[in-house]
Amino acid sequence: MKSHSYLLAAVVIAFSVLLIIPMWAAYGVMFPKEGGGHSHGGGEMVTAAEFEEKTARFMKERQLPDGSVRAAHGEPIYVMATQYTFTPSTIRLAAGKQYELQMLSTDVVHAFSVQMGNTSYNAVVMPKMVTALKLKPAKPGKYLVVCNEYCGIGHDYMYFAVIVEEAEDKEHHEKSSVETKGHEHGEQHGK
Ligand SMILES: [Cu+2]
Repeated sequence: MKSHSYLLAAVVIAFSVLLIIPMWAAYGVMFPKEGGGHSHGGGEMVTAAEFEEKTARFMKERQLPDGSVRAAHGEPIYVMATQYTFTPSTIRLAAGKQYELQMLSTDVVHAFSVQMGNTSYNAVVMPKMVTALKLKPAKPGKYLVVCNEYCGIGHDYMYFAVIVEEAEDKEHHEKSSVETKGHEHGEQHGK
């Protein structure tokens, strides 16, 4: 009988060790130590047409004369990836605020990869399933985003730009003549 319980204990220990290894690995994937974002989709299922419509509406509301789109804090930013462009191709964010990108590919798998200061953001952008990525830029500047997943012949030229502006409301002293008048900002100051 004694040898049986030893055997049982050995089996239990062996199994626990086997279970712990994948759990460690999964923990590392779910909670990366590095700051920054890492996303693999897992968002809602959506058709390219539906997403294209959302992106078009978002751009219509937020686009500046230079073609860039100034995102509002607290509203999703829609970005469509297509061989070999991102639409919109330039977004403006305010430093120190958090934004959420919602991305979808209309064709093959792409990826969104950017280094902003000490933080890097990487996300796979897939067809049919929305990838959500939270961005919180710290420093003003212009950051180049590259497609990080080989997607065909134009892959090396597939860029996206994030312009990070000073946190205070630039809108008022912006020299561009056309302003996004008539649109509430939805920006809550204070806490
Ligand atoms: Cu690509």
